[in-house]
Amino acid sequence: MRLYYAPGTISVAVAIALHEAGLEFEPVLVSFKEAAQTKPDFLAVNPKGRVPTLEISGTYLTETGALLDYIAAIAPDAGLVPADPLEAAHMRSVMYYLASTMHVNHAHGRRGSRWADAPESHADMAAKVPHTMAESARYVQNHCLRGPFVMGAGFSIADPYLFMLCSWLTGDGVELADFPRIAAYLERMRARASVRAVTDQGMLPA
Ligand SMILES: N[C@@H](CCC(=O)N[C@@H](CS)C(=O)NCC(=O)O)C(=O)O
Repeated sequence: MRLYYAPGTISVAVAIALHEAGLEFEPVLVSFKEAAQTKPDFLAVNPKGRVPTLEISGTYLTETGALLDYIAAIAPDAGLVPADPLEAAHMRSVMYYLASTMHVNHAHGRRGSRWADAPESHADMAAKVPHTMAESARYVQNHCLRGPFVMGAGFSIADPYLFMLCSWLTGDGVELADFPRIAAYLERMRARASVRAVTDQGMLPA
């Protein structure tokens, strides 16, 4: 498998899950500095011009949640999805929230041109990010962390996803001291071998 990624982005959640599952993969850097995600070579890999993309036997799979589910399915012994269907649905409810709301809140900071053209519209959207990301952090802290991990005691594919989004909070102007359970969660995740491995691979700032 080849994982198309950019450092510090949501694609790193997939790399963390691959390590947790004990699966080997070849990381392929997509340089945002060179706008590689907008070039024809990469658009052939992912027509949406985004990371992550996972290349599996010549096919390309996109969308973080789908990739995480695929990894869990091919490595069942890693136990990355709860066996109980209702518990699994609760886990995916967190993941859908992260994809549809929290990630989108974050994107309003630097990717305003997706939604508007006027520079003052971009500035207005960016100015709102500390507020919307703090709202997301409040929801996450109160409703998405049942215990040390999203699903309580057990690690699941929702954790790499939540970890990456929470790792953006400080840069988005959110005071982590206001969210002590998230601050502790970030430290807990950074201590895991999978997160140390992606850090050593240069996917996350040390
Ligand atoms: N829903 C997509 C979102 C992916 C996404 O927006 N990735 C960002 C990085 S965090 C990206 O590739 N941005 C490049 C761009 O907007 O040019 C997923 O979860 O896979």
